[in-house]
Amino acid sequence: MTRQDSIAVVTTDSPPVNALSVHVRNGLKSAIEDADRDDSVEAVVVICNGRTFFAGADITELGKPPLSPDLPEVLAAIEKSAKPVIAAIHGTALGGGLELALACHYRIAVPSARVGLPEVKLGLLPGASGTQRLPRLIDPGEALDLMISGDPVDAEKALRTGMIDTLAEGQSLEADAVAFAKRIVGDAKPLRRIRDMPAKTPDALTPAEFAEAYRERNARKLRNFRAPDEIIRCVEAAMTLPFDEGLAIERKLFRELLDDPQSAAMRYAFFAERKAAKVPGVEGKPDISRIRSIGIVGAGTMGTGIGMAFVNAGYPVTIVETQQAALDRGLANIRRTYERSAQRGSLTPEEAERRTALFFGRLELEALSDCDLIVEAAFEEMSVKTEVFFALDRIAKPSAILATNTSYLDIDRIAATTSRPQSVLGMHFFSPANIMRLVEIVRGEKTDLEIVGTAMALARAIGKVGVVVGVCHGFVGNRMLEKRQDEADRLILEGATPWAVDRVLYDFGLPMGPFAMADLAGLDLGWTREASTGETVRDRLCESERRGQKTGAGYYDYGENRKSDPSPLVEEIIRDVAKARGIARREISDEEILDRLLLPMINEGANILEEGKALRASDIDVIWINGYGWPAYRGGPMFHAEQVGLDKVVERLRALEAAHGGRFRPAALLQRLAAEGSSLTDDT
Ligand code: 3H9
Repeated sequence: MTRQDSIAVVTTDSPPVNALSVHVRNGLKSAIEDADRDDSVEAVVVICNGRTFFAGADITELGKPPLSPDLPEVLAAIEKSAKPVIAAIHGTALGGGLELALACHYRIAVPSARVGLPEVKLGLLPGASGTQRLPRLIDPGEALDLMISGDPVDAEKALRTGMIDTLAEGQSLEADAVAFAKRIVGDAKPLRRIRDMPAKTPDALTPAEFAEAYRERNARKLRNFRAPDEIIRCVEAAMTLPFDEGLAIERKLFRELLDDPQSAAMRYAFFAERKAAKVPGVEGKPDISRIRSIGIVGAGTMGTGIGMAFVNAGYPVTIVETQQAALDRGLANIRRTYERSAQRGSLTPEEAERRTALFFGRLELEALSDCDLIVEAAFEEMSVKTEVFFALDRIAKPSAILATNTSYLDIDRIAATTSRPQSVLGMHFFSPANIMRLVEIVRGEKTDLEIVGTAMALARAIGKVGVVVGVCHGFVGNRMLEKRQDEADRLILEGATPWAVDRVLYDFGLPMGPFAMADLAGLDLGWTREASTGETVRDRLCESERRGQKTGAGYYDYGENRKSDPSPLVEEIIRDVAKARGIARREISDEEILDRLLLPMINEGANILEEGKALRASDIDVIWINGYGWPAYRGGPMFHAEQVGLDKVVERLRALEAAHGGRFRPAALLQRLAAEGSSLTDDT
């Protein structure tokens, strides 16, 4: 604690993110109590050193025996203080960090600061009075949006909604905060204790109706997921009960969530994502300042999506197509995407225009000669890829990184067509590439580690999660997906309907099942009439022009607004194909469907690990959560295997092997770990 005249400045310095661990809580509590006792102190500023204001509770402490003082106790001491306490916020005030700021009597933030309550992303609720204080300070709908999305808002929005009182526009946050504190003292402003404010209530609705309407509006997004539901209960309590009673409910539900497997899964996922960023052999922070301009080969869905991902982070992008019409189509798609963002209000019209203008469309690869990173997103065929890389090798500058966005093809073969395989790697984005967070960073046999590190750092710089994987068919994600798809195709021939298969996965928590997904992507991806044998359901659907949503029919029939209906015709086609292949049909339980879809994925994940194509089981989970919509509250397929129990997984695989054959044989790694009673994810 230092002094600026009559203002005590309590500074926390606990790298890397000033998490509110026990020593920080201790320090804060005694500093506040000291300041309160000291008659010469008229107000207190709480501020942090380093890159951020408090990033919340120390997540490593959660789930362990509580250490005193707990956060609510510290916050109560702050709020109780007889002198105004002012939170001075920079970086991000998150979770317990924002809750601490809300226990202060006033808040000042630098314009670049962001504030949020991301507990939901850990399967928790704000458990240090956030659910009770925030709806007393701002509109309850806005409070719920903040707590249920878990996404932070910027200082300007925080000011507009009333979460902070003023912006610090000067050179020094500390100086501005002290000046603000002096004004509060000088004007004899009251101690604003949020606990004493009445909760805001929505117009025209009772709190119960408001809570129900919120639940209904978000039902699809929040299905199966416990934390949001409990957050809504807490906010309803804030609107109906005295502060301390609401607080008791918040405490109880927070503790329950802490013990819930959903939160264990999400906390695991939090650290898994950070672990994935660490690439053995890459020391320190790679310098990505040398990467200034990006080239993209191919203006199709992937090329334009990847281009937008880079432009959104401020990089200019040169995008090359072979035909003017294809280029025009790609650029028009980009423009439309940005215009839609402007219409929705997520971008200003000027920003949408600025981003569109960062694209340069060209018809010759030579236009990429000056690019620092070139991402090839051309047609998914080896001959096309090798031709492009052969040409790029001659055109690109020596320091350029050459990446391919291939989803399946052998990167070592692609790299071998160049004289610089050390600079070639895979950057496998997921569609829509401007939205989905995952990028598989595929390290070829000869790729330089420094290039891998740079690609990982670049992925992070554009807001993505990079995960290093090795070269194999489909890499990690699609290789596992293929196993699931293969089994889904078998299940419908054996008697399950596509809608039953989709429903089982949807109910498990995935955004959609394999058949709905196939309809969305287009059944004719990689399909040609010439090569069609008419022996698979897909062949038969494509032959009858049922090619997915875009043709109004695929596995499902599509009506107005793409509403899908099960198709009796498709059931007939499936029965026909099964008959032609001599497959006996039977009732298949939901339990069997789930096992047959998930266990082969887990098994393949174990094979991938054993082959060293993924560095850690947790990397596989990061891939599935961020690239395929695996619900984070289930931690990813490998974590799920662990929650089921590896011995049970092996047992069920063996039973399936006995019934259906060798494709279910448990991977050697699973057998070994199950026998030893050890864990797949222990390294995390
Ligand atoms: C909570 O507050 C509960 C309360 O409501 C109730 C309590 C009673 N704890 O992400 P980075 C580590 S729940 C411990 O790479 P960035 C992280 O693991 C909490 N460690 O940096 C990493 O370690 P390493 C609610 C934490 O600059 C290092 O810090 N708060 C914590 O990209 C750097 O992290 C949250 O959920 C933590 N709270 O992003 C916020 N936070 O270097 C979680 C980080 O060994 N944190 N670490 O791998 C974040 O969102 C980001 O870390 C942040 C910085 C935006 C702050």
